[in-house]
Amino acid sequence: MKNILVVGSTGQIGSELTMKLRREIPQSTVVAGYIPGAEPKGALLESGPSAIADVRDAAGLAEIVTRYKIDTIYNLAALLSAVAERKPLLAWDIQMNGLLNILEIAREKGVAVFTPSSIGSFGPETPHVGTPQDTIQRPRSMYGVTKVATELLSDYYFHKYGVDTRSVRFPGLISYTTLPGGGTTDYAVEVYYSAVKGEEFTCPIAPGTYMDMMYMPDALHAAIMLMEADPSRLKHRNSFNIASMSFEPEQIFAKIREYIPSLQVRYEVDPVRQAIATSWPDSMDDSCAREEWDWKPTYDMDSMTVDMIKNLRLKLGAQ
Ligand code: AKB
Repeated sequence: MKNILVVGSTGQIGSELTMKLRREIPQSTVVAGYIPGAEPKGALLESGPSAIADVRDAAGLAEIVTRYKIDTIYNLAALLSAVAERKPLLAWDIQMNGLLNILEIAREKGVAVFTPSSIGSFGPETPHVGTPQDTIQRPRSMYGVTKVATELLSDYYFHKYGVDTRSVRFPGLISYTTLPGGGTTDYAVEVYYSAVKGEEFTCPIAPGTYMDMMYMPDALHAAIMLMEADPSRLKHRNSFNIASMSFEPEQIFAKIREYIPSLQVRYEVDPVRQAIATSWPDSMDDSCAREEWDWKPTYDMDSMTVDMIKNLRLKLGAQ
């Protein structure tokens, strides 16, 4: 029996993670936490309880944890990298003050916490190819700063108070259910929408810029698998590198053209996103996750592309 709160349940990851947890742990209560203006709808609303869960409201969060006897929180509240550069103070408030509220509640009530980190926790001095698990982390974006601090604070609560904190460094996540909002890797989602709609795609990232990417089913599997892993095997906690594919724009466009040859692309490089992308790893080494909790991805670029196009055609009613 598990009682789970997903904070940020209507976002790109949360909307799918909440449904997966409800499907796969049917005896559990999975509360869809949201903020006003981003209310759950449809199956997300109808398949289980939901509650306003603003990470900046500690009392409100504590009330939900008590009411539903929550034992695990997936804390997905965050501004993504490009938006965080435009609103650094808000990013700090959500990502850091919000995390502190969650960790304090977890300490008081014995709750396990998953707060994702990202490839954004690395910076220009990080080794870019085969980025090791333990290496230099000196990001220059506010998003990256909050992600490194998230890793440190989560580890601090584990070592000092025994709070069961665990997390992964997500690559750019590709999915067809909910659009990401304001990330550096968003182009790799948006190009599929343009391809299926038959529209020209304007790419904000320069050719030759490699970044780690992952299909959403693998990312969700990783989050759940890590939270269920045997703690005695974990030498690391916050956060594990996980990887499945790394590509630059021309490679993903070529892959999509194998199925939709008419895809048209032009480049209009966004200097903010490009600077962030250039500072991030080209490809991470995820051997610690493989050794400590048997992480292994299922999808590669080809199987992801087939599934994305099939599902977007259904969603958008296109041919
Ligand atoms: C972003 O681009 O900001 C995110 C991430 C890689 O953390 N998708």
